[in-house]
Amino acid sequence: MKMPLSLAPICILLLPAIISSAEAAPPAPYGVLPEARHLAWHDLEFYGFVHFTTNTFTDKEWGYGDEAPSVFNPTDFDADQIASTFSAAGMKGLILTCKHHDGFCLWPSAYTKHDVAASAWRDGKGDVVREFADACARHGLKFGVYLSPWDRNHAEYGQEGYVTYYRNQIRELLTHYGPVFEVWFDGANGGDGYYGGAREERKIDRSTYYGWEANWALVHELAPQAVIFGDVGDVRWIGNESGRAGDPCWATYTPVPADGETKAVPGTAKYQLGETGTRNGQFWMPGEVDVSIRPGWFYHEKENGRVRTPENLVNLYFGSVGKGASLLLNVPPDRRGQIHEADVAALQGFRKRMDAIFAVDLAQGARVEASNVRGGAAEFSSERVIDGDRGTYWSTDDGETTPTLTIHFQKAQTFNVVSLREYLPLGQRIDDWALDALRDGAWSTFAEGTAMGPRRLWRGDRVTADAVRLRIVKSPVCPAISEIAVHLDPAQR
Ligand code: FUL
Repeated sequence: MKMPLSLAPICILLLPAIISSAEAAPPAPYGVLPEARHLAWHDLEFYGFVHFTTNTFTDKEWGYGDEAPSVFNPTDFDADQIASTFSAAGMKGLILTCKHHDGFCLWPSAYTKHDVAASAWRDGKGDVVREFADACARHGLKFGVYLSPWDRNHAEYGQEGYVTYYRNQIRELLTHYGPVFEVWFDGANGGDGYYGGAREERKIDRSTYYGWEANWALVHELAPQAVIFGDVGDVRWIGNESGRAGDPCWATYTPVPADGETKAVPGTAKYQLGETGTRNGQFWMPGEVDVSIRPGWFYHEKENGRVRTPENLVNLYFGSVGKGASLLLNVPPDRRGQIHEADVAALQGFRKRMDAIFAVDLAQGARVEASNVRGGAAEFSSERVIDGDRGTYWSTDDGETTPTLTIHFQKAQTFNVVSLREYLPLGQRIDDWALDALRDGAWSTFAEGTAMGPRRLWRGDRVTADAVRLRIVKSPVCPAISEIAVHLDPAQR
């Protein structure tokens, strides 16, 4: 609409007054949105995986299901040592393999005899799940459960009876051990097993056998706060076990059935697509990167010399959390039932490196200026990106889809890392962005990428600059940015 010429001067005069007291409605959300359970999960970013069962004592990765429960006998199990090691590394949660593919249950289950109650550990009175859940609470970690669908011990595996058994165990775990933050459904199935003595190969129809829709509904009913992990779930498998999220890595996803499958559920999805996710995907289904600190998922003494280095772990963090996924790092307990000294040392070194990079945010105290602020309102002002609060954000007027935001340092700063976040409750909005540095009065590009979402970390060459400028290069709607942080990795030129 064109403004009548006679009114234009009055509006210009009134403008400053409008800006100072302005209020504006938040931008309309874009695309599919996260649920409350997703938002709680996005806050965690980094948590630990614990693979522990009879395999720890038989030196295997996949038990056959015929292991005598008596082999499970940690000599000095200490859930506090494990939880405190995880928490000191900066992890925010812990997911335990309550039952791996071999079927042995780490808790005394009412539905099987193939469990800790049949072992010699704590005279058969112990409960590993309970001890972990309690230790997590003591050390400020959220607790999560892994319950393998494939069960190589159970006689009825492949028939309806096993599915009932499996659901009973989901119910047991979700009602006896306090709130969990994540339920991990593994899609793996190698076919053969002990199966109550049958020792045979059993085939299932992966898309229908487990009745995933009913399992998901059960988890959401019993643990509404928890996210479900899977090839398809509330959060998706990233599609590899080497610690790598795609670039870009979208938080939205449209699962696709694998070739020859009709439905995408755990075990039947074209999981490779999980690496990048889907721009404007059908679901908010962000990626989780699961990777082990050792070559195997379970502890093997022969791998004590092959624990990842602190530097390797830092790289994993940048390649997962730094792409907008979360990092689930597996650190398996040894036969004592504790984290081995080599892994403890690696995690301590990692934490030291992380603190050296992230403890200081060079953008703090800077003057922040934007090419546009939504309705001129303080609520959406440029300062929101440095207020340390993920619940606030800078946004612009609806038509302003390629704005810039400049952070003027009080004095020149040397940096090589930036951290960016979108405000997630309004959806994943931005396609392309760039970040420039101002040196000797001239701008040069330090970083440019596609997708920002939950978190985008960028590590480049050291720059000394008077200011940095975020440019939104392509976006279907106005942006909503909740964080820009600037850091120096002292170990990197
Ligand atoms: C895989 C399993 O087969 C591995 O043993 C491990 O548990 C890993 C996290 O998931 O699918």
